[in-house]
Amino acid sequence: MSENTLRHNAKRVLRAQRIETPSWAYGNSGTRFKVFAKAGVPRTPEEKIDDAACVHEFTGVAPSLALHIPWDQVDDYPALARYAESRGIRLGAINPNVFQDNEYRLGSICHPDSAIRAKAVDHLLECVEIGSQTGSGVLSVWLADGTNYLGQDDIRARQDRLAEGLAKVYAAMPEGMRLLLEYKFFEPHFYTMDVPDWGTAFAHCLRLGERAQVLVDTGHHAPGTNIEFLVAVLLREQRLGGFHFNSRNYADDDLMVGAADPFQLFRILHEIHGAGGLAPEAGIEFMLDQCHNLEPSVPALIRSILNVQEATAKALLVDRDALRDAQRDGDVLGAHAVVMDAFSTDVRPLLAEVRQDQGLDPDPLGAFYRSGYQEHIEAERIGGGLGWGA
Ligand code: PSV
Ligand code: MN
Ligand code: MN
Repeated sequence: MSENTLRHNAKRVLRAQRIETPSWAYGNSGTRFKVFAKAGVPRTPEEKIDDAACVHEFTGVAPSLALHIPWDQVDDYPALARYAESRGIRLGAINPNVFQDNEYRLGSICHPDSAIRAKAVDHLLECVEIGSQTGSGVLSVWLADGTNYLGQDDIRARQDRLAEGLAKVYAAMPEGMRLLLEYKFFEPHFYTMDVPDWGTAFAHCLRLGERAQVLVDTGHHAPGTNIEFLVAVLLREQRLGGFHFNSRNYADDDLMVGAADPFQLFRILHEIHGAGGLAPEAGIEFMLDQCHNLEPSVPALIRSILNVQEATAKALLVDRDALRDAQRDGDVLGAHAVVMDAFSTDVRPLLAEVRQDQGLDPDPLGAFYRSGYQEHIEAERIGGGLGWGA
């Protein structure tokens, strides 16, 4: 394929790519040792929307904000959706919270006590209703359920309770809504997690139905896991619903996507592109799930979006005709070189052109710093709170 054709196609796909930011990334966050308060963090869901709108204004590709309930609880969700619209964005995935109440000590929908399970299911159903009111097509479920010790509970019984709870939620979803089931291999539980891996999530999704798909959070794998492989398998099964992008060095670090391992991000995007997953109609949700403990959130999220765009652009520049030929001929080094050539390309000028074509500043971070937005929120907002608290 000619370089011009590759670049032309890449620009078309990059113009259409959408990346969702999470409401909890805009507030303060930290570790169990300390949360360092940052200046100018949002005090209300509306101020989180303002910040998300700012990220979208400078990147042009982040027109939606994921909500976490009850952290973003309001009395009037349609009004919140209208507010988002007035700021040029929309409300995205609804993330229920069935892990912060005292009752959830032994789990939520997998809890041994049916009354606690019912409470958790009720909250998930409430989130389905909120999603209907906000026009969100995605219910994004992460469960903190698990056990710490051998014998603490019955693993299979917990799987049965999980299946039962999810089925109730799935049955209540309107036609246009999808349930994305996220897995995590450890934490907060350290012996078993009830949805520890993509295989378990996939098995539950298969039983639920076509609108149940797996959510891959890049930080939720054991070191050395070949994430692009499982991405390729899930894509082939049409059960890859979306991503929570972030970086990990050690555990669930939630650092900026593309910071720790931009090559891994490229490898994942190469598989997505290969399966046609970058087309908007493929319905793959590209979401960020990050915490900004030290750095200001708005520029960190802009930077993260640029990182995803750069990895995407490189994946789009892989000459797939040449790759197929080399693979067919058993040319191991030639095939590898085709992919590595794309990875080694400096795609920043290409992305600058894409932005200019869209009437955006070619340097989103520079434009953000020049805009005075950070100074404005730091002066205006006193007493902003935790990103992951109500
Ligand atoms: C906890 O590990 C977590 O980071 C999951 O990734 C969820 O997606 C997120 O919190 C929000 O609930
Ligand atoms: Mn996540
Ligand atoms: Mn996580």
